[in-house]
Amino acid sequence: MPSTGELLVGLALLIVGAIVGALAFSLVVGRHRARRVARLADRLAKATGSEDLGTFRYPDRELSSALGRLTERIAAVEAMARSDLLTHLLNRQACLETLADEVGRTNRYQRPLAVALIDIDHFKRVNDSHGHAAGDAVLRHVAELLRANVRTADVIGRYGGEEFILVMPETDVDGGLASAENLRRVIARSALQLDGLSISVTLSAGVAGGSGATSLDGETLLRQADIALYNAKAQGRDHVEPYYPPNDAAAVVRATIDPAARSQAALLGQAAFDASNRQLLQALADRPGWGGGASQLIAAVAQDVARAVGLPEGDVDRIRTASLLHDLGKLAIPDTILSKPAPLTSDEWRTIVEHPKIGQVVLEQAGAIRDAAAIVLHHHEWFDGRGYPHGLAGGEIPLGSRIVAIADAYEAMISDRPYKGRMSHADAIAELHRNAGSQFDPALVLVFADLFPRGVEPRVVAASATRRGA
Ligand code: GH3
Ligand code: MG
Ligand code: MG
Repeated sequence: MPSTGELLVGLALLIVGAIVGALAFSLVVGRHRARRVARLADRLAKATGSEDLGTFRYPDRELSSALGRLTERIAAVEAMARSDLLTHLLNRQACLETLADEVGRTNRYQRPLAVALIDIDHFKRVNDSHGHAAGDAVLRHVAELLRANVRTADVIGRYGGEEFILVMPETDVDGGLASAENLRRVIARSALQLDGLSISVTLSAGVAGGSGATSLDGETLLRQADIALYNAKAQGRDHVEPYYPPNDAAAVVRATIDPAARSQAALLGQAAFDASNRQLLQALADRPGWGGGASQLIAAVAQDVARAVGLPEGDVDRIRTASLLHDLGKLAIPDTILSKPAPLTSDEWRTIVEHPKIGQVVLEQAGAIRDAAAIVLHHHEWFDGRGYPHGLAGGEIPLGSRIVAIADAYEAMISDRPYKGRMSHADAIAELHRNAGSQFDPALVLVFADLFPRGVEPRVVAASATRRGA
């Protein structure tokens, strides 16, 4: 399959070829040299294949120079198809092709390869404060510095918006880190002077790679570099971070936490999960016709089958849990139907067939605890991106986290702490308003202030009171 670039070049070639062909036609036919037309057509057809137009020599001088110009045009079109218009670096497509070539070479010869994804920090602010044209100038400035400071064998390109990609052949992750770190330093100390302004930016980078000992694939490398980049941003930006493979099956692989704390947290989560499963099963235990043993057997068998077809452990876990709980919906079916010795009426049967849906509702309620994970993870993010752990901003922060952040802060303000006294409700609302847009979602601060004009009554909510009306 030809690439898009090749298709474009082919197409351009055809169009330019047709123009030159038409020119040649009028030129040549005008002189009654029909055989040349036939030969020219032949050559042009070949040229649109893989023939090198540079070797094209034609006895007619005018034609020859027309073809020479055509050759140059084609070379220019090809270069254009591979280059980014704004920065003149290689474009995304060309970078991906280079990466694929290098991955192939790495795997053939077992040589190391590293890739860095580089992203300008808070670039949106540059556009916001100085305008889009200045943003473009900064992009060109950064691109020029990157090009001038990579090693000869390295390939740098514009991956998209304000992101760049650096492919480093014959380089392991440590070497890649050193190169990316060098670029980070260069950019941090090279402000752009523009119309009397000095605009400086920083960049963050994620580096992934392999030593050549195991076979690599481009997509995985990019994904790993992207995770590393995300972590670099989370460390406060202006930072270069290598990809670390996750060392356990924890759902949140992007959060960097102390391994001991993480395994304790995982144990606690597992215990909560087991306890809720036991509770659910317990609720079924006294129902007529409920055989707990049957579910255990089904779960054991299903788990073995899931493993045998090669599913990952996470999926195996889910299938085992679902098997244990698959008849949960029977909770909502009257005993009289469950234990009826005679055949069921059609109405009773309609009730029975409801049970998988009821099971789904029960589990969705229980599953709220899992959905809470993302909200918990991000409840200290700031609306302007200065929070932790990931430095998400605005709408990137889950809505739930933005809500919890306000409620959490409000509670802290109106409570006594060992190091400070409590604030009044009015002062707390004023404080929320003061930090709207930086720490808090401004729209939510307004909702909060409207909802509680005088104060908040202390009351108790059950953890499971979520998802009403689900
Ligand atoms: P972060 O540190 O998290 O990367 O923050 P950021 O502001 O750099 O990231 P975000 O992805 O939110 O914004 C990227 C901005 O880059 C948004 C977009 O307008 C700008 N941008 C992308 N391409 C161009 C371009 O060609 N020219 C200009 N001037 N701006 C661009
Ligand atoms: Mg970006
Ligand atoms: Mg950025």
